[in-house]
Amino acid sequence: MHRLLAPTLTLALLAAAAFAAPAPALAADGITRGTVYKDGPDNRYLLGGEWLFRLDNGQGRKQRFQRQTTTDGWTKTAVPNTWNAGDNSVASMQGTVGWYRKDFRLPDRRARMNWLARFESVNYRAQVWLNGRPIGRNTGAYLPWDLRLPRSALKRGETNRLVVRVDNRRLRTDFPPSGLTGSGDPAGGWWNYGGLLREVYLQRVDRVDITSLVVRPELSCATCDASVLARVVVRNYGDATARVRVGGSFGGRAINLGSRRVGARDFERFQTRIRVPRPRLWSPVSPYLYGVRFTVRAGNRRVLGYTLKSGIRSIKVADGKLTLNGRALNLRGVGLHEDDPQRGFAIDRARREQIAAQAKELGATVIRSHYPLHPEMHELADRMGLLVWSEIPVYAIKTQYLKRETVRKLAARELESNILANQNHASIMLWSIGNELSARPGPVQSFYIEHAVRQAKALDPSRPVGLAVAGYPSAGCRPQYATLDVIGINEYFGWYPGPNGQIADRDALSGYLDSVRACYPHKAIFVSEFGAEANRDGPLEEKGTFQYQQDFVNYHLAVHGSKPWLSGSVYWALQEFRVRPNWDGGNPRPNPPVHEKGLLRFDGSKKPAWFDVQRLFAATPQLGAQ
Ligand code: GCB
Repeated sequence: MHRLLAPTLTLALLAAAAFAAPAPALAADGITRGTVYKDGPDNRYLLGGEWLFRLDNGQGRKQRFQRQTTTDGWTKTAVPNTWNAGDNSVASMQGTVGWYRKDFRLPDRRARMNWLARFESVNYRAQVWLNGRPIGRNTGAYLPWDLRLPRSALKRGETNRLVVRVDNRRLRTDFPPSGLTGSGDPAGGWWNYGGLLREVYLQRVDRVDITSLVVRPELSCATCDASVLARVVVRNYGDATARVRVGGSFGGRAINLGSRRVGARDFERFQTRIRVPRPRLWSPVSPYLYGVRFTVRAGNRRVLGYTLKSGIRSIKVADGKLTLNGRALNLRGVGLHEDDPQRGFAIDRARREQIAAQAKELGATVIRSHYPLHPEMHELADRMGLLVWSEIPVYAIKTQYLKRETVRKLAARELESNILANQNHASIMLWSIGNELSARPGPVQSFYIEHAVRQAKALDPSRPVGLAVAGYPSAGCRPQYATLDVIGINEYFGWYPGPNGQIADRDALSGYLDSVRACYPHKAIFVSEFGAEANRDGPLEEKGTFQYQQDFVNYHLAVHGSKPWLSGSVYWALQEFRVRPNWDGGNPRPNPPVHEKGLLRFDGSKKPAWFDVQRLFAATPQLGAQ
């Protein structure tokens, strides 16, 4: 668009043009104002449209793909993208290196604007160049990160080349880690899809940007007035001090965060609290959301707006149960993956809406996944009344690696960035610091847990902190869990044998759960997983049949239902997904690489057990009495 503008145009006209509908050049570059999700600042532009991709094949750095200006060797693609959906080979699971490239013109070329590139989820290691110049790196998927586009490398009026080298070859210290199964195949709990799994945005900074924003409603009793903490951290990108004013509204009530001088390139925190008398509370049956809006002014100019939805509710552990707005919970729900037969983890809105609708249709009030969900998934959960067990992919890390300081630092960064990115969602009920670390924790895990709990509480004192553990009787009572609020038990009694066959007999489940309770009478206990593979009709006694799965869910949910102290139980999983080559999951007639404990097949159709679970969920009072 900018090349078409005569240089005599005034600044005001340029400003107006930047806010208008995309002009032809902008549209041709596939750049659109705004984000796929709704919450967030209004200075983001989706880097959509045509992207280019090529596999590395050991050539990328040698041939300097990052500097290439022609399109030879590149093929067209669209982002989000994974390059290995449908390639079920061992090599695909192990990972490789792929390159993405986006040629684009800035949607606004005014000199005072600074620009960031924001990546919502890149799996796994990313290195980024702008016009041939290296601008940064990141490690780890499922959480957003951004890089400043250096002014000296950025072309305001011409085409820019953003190149991302993505390496998804996993290490044993990654989240989740690589490893080998007993049979020598790559280990892992879900498919290692390489690529730009979620969107990429350009973020325009008009002198001042918001670097973090917290809206934290606090409710001391269900009939009390709410107190809402509003905290906005801004950064001045300019070379001179700016007078910055932050204001806003919460459900129509004004929030005044005041005005301050912010030094050149400095950060400043604005904070206040407002009272909301007689609030309408958020809950799964009535997921009421307040509209929240902030505006940032620098000098006399409004430079930024930020919109989000907030729900007022309290989530606490009291008398050994999780409570919502003072009511003891007995939730039922499902674990899930953001997987799709065609698109892998690079799913779109329609698929996210489908997943949320399926969870609701089943009667779930809680969903769990092994990694932070897409921001839009959180918004759907907020709106539809699904609580979220929010977990970082610190998944089955071996103690010898968790022992390393570098690994613990990375884990701490995951936790921090999950909380910073997602804490404003009413649906998130707890921060989970991992899944299935050693079931017999020692000093290493103890150290990890203590630090992670302290860190989570410092960042967000309003939510409980939990951990999902493999449920084995031999684990006994573990003092290492002392600081956790919530313990999730992954129980596969009667499905997997477990070490020395200790969980082979499902009749041991009830007594085992009681023993867990006896160990941790003051913590909230969940069954965070239970499930059985099913892919065919056959005898009820035969593992892997639909009949076995039906019998399994009936038995397990009856046992869970007999424990009044339990805070909830979560079936694993809602739907089938790709897990890893040669997966059998305990099924004598498996169908690798598909994990088949889902109540829905990978094609979305319902297995018979779906209807049992639906009936049993409906028959359970999940949002108990006060
Ligand atoms: C687990 C894991 C989960 C697996 C499941 C299984 O404990 O947490 O990621 O998919 O077991 O099916 O074995």
